[in-house]
Amino acid sequence: MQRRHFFAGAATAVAAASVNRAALAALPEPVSQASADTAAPLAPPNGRPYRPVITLNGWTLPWRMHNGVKEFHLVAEPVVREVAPGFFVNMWGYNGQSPGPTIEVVHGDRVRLFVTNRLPEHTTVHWHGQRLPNGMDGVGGLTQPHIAPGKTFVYEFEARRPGTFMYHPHADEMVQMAMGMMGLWITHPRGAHPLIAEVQRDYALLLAAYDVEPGSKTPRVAEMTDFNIWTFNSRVFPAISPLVARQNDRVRIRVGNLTMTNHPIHLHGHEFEVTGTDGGPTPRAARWPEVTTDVAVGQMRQVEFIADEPGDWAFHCHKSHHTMGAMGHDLPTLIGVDHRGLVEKIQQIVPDYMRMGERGMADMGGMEMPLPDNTFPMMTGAGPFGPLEMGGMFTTLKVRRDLGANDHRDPGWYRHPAGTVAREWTGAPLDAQAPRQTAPGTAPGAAQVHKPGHAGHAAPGAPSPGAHDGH
Ligand SMILES: [Cu+2]
Repeated sequence: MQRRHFFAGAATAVAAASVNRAALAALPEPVSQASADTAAPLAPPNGRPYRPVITLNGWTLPWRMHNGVKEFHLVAEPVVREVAPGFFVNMWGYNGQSPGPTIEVVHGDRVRLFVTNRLPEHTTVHWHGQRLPNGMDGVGGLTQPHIAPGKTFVYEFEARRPGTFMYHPHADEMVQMAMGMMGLWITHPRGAHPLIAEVQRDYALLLAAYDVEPGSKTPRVAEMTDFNIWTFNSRVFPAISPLVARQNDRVRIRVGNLTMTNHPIHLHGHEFEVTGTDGGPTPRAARWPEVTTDVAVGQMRQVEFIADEPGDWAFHCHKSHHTMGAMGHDLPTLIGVDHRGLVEKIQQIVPDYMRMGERGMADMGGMEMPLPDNTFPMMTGAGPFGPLEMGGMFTTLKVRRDLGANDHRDPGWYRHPAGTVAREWTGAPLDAQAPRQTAPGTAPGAAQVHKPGHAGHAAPGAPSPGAHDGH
């Protein structure tokens, strides 16, 4: 009797979730991605048509149609992400990569997602931003039991509104997000939509941050705020693909933030409008032009513009340390400190001592210094005019006149028309007109103070005003 009741209850629960038993008989074959290159857009082979997105250094998960339902199979598993060439990080992700594959569906699609857990601990998947039955929301303990290692769960709901969404676990979140469990979800509009423009280029990227000690391979999961690897789709410049557009294309860029801080995302050379959030398309009256949009923690922002200015335009987070790689940041600021005669003395005590930061940190961009194994340089990336001194949340928008409509390949560096590049002034020098009065960072008449107990802060050689005339 008890047993019969148990089964009856179980059957009711399954029916309530409208998951057809026959559909569960055979799991869709999971598809895995070994490469961290940008995959070609996945043109929908069946179902309602749409223009696919490009996930920079990512890919879109194929599906199968089963009685009119789009079936996807996500496998949560440990992966190794090549964050930069030769810099490998042990992460947790989905189907071979972190971030996991982008899921693309169309407004009104019925979607069934199988989630298999190959992690060493339980997980769930929360479909960030979706309207769905409460029991499909993926909050472990609250709306469903956790998915134990080795188990497969099935989620099913209708894509009820178009927009840019994400997915991530709602189980042991601090660890699972710090290890890279995340992905993008795009719901395309069904045909023409009054608030969603047709675009020629549609890019998607997810902001993720990691704390990987130089020389190690696994992120420190106990970190709360002090991350040192800042990434677009878990890649750092110059390992991230460029955004490519043909001149006068309308371009959409979707940016999701699953880091633990906000990121002011900034585009050079063009102004854009925020046309959507993870709440859907923004009303037209709520749009205004800007060149930087802040993407707060847990948010998605969709920006759109006409790429009408040819060139290689920077696209980056405006927090300057987020465009850098792993760095020791307990450094004193030494700008303006004269090290003459000091380096040799320090090297008698610390043989590896290197003078750094005396003229700012730009010297680092062109410097080749030995790094611990499995570390990428703090400032890297070379452009046609020299080192770019960028290494994190940075890439380029490459606008070209002559590009194929669906050509997303890197066209190389921009060839500037003659006379359109900033150049050295060759007229009369400024020094002749207005000689420098002080060394940089030295207030005129400031007292020369040597603070005791500041052994690491080499101050004895601080220059007197006017004495610092370069080296
Ligand atoms: Cu940032």
